[in-house]
Amino acid sequence: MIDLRSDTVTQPTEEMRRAMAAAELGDDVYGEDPTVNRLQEMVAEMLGKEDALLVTSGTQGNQVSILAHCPPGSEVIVEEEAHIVYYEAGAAAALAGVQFRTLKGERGAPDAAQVREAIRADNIHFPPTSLICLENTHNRAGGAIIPLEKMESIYQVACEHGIPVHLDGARLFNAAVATGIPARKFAAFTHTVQICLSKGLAAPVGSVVAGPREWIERARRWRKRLGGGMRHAGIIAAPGIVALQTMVERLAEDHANARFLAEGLAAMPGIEIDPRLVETNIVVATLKKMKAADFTRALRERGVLANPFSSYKVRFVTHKDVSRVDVEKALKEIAAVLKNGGH
Ligand code: TLP
Repeated sequence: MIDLRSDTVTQPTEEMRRAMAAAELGDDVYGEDPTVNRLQEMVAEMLGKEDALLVTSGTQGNQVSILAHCPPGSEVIVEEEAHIVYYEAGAAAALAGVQFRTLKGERGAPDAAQVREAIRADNIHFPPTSLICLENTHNRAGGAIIPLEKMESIYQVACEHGIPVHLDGARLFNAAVATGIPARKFAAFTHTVQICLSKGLAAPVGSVVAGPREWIERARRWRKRLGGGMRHAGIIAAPGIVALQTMVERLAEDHANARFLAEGLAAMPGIEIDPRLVETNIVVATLKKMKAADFTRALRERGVLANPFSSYKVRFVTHKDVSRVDVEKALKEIAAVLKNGGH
């Protein structure tokens, strides 16, 4: 199978498996796991933040962040197709008791003027704005990079109003590698950041949130409440360290493969994509005649996996377990499915 459903399907490397076996461990609920502490220090340093905290998943990272920032009944400004809105099972409403003020973004992000307009005035009728969330790269916008200048201008508006900015940086290193701008420069225009170790970086599990020391302590308490105090979590942190040391620069290969895939698709009848808009490792294409669910079913029978993204949209994600040759093969199978119209 050529698995283009997500970069979450990546298998850990041999080096990661060895690091897991050899990891020095302790009980992290006592703060005594040296490997977890090392990973947290490493991420804090990479993102230019005071402290960091290992969490179970990207979703848990975003949710402890919302919980640590926002009182119940307050409002979070967020782009309408953000992962936090779309794919986190309603957690922010169910757990933090916040409501979303969703804004329509351009390639995944609203502009600073929209954000300024959406911040609530101090009025007894209104829910107070407690957080602004951004996502870089933006999943549903096809791995789009929010430009640094846009992040800076939103951050300035946020600071003027004393509102924190949280970045869902599940794929922040993809943005960094694609632009050549270090992750810490993007992170400088945020108060808190969540990064995933288990997407393109290929660690088996885990995410890290980073931010001010006092805020991390609050996030730690929320993580505990959510059942995320993981004891000898160095087993998870060890491959995470290897991921950050060995898997960041190679993301460029995934980006080149995604662009190659998009160019191949653009040449086919029956599917639409502008390859120039493919900036990182996610390719979202629109089917002209087939429904996405029928297309992905037919493609699966030919040994290629992709995810339907809406009725007529399909998403392909490149990653380290998909080679250029695999992408070439996938293109052939896609062409055959489009030609047969699924039959
Ligand atoms: N995204 C997954 C699915 O949940 C859609 C994927 O296959 O892309 N933020 C962003 C931007 C994400 O794309 C994801 C995962 C998460 C957060 C959540 O991470 P996990 O899956 O570790 O909870």
